[in-house]
This record gives sequence, C-alpha cells and structure tokens, in this order.
Amino acid sequence: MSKEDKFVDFDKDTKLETKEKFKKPSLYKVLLLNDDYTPMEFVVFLLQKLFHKNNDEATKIMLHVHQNGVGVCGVFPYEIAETKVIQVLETAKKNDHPLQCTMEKA
Ligand code: TYC
Repeated sequence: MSKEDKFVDFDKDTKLETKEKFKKPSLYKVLLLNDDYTPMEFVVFLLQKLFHKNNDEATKIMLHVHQNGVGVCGVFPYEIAETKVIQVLETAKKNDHPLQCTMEKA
C-alpha cells in the first residue's frame, strides 16, 4: 500500500466515524394541556421561568392552550424536553395545580 492509499483510508474512516458518532438528536415538542383549575397567571409564570418566554409570548401561548386545549411551549432534544416536562409537573404539583404537560416527537 502506498503512503497516499493510507491517507485516503484514514480520511475515509474518520468521516464515517464522525457521521456515526454525531447523529443529530431527534427533537421533541413540549406540550402544555389545558384544564379548568390552574390559574392563568401561574401558567404565564411557568412559561417565563422554565421556557424563557417574555410576558407577551407567555401570555400568547397560555391563551392558545386555554382556547385550543393544547399548545407547544418549546422544541428540544429528548433529554431536555424530558427535564422540562418534569419541571413543569413538579412545580405545578408543589403549587397544588393540576396542570399537565407532555412531549411528542417534533
Ligand atoms: N383554563 C385555565 C383557566 O381558565 C387556564 C389554563 C391555561 C390552564 C393553560 C392550563 O395549560 C393551561 N384558569
């Protein structure tokens, strides 16, 4: 094998490895569900605190959920979406609100 062949092989393997090791993560939508009991201000507060929305964006999402039953708070890689869902559910529970949150593939 010539020196050039070795370099070509090395380059090929490196590219293949990079492709296999760094596949783009699948994205997941974090969904907020409507209910009749959670106060609107609490939902707006959560959207600001956990999803970094400003007051206008948070109010818009909250009203969308209130009127349509479900709405997207954000889109994240699996583990971040999972953490957001847990944080919403734990914060709602701690404050005695029945707010529900789930995730689905984007
Ligand atoms: N529907 C609730 C109310 O009238 C407000 C609300 C909005 C609750 C969004 C949950 O995800 C939600 N107080």
